Amino acid sequence: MFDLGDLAQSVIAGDVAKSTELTKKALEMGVAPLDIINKGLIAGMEVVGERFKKGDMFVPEVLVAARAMNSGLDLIRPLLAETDIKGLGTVVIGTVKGDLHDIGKNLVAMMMESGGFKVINLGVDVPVEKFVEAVRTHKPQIVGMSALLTTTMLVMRDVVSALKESGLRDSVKVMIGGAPVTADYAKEIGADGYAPDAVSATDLAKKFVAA
Ligand code: B1M
Repeated sequence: MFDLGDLAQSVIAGDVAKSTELTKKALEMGVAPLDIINKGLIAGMEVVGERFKKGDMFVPEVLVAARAMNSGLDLIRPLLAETDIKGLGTVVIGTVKGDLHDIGKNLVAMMMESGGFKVINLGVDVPVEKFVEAVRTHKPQIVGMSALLTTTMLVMRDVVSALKESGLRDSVKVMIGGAPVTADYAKEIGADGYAPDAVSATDLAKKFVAA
């Protein structure tokens, strides 16, 4: 029986070699990829988040933990993509202007990809105009925005307004997420939906394209 707590611990410790080794081992032992992500890699990152919040961990330690988490995710990503059906539609996703947090956004992108969407990941610190331009160019069914800061979540409203002004708002569903974001905020700014995590973001995206 594989203990996913050990994997979480390797992320907390920022031990890239160990998290790589344990992810490989978990896969060999037949642990479900989503369990490895949620109960191992993300569980570890959640502890890191709590410690960072309390001031028990600092930026460099958070970054090595993120690297350890990503080394495990890199091994799982191709497996998720292999097992699912492609072709549900296109999602443009990015972290809004002023915000450099991308761990959660990349998880959402990865889950959506493995759930059958083509994902165009605009990266971090994405200006309002770049979202609009990407919608114009790629004609996605969904545009997703992520923000982790209470200051940058305000940019989401600007993107919705800019899409309206460009006449593109009705051509896409707008989905938002990130730690400070709520369903009420989504309603308030005129987005179509909010998701609290990567799995529910993918479920919501599927609902959007099925509607
Ligand atoms: Co930052 N940081 N950070 N940080 N950081 C937070 C967000 C913070 C809450 C920490 C704290 O408690 N003090 C705080 C924000 C406070 C606030 O605004 N209220 C904060 C701060 C203040 C800052 C800086 C200002 C610190 C400084 O420099 N003084 C600075 C800002 C830089 C900037 O963006 N301009 C900063 C920097 C950093 C690092 C660079 C060190 C690093 C980011 C590395 C990276 O992303 N490449 C970092 C990290 C890692 C965090 C914490 C610890 C963890 C965030 C994370 O990755 N969580 C975070 C504390 C916390 O959240 N507890 C914190 C794990 C990830 C899996 O979860 O991102 O929530 P999350 O994503 C989830 C869901 O939210 C959802 O699904 C994901 C997967 O389940 N989701 C979506 C996300 N996007 C979605 C989009 C969707 C749907 C769902 O639809 C499109």
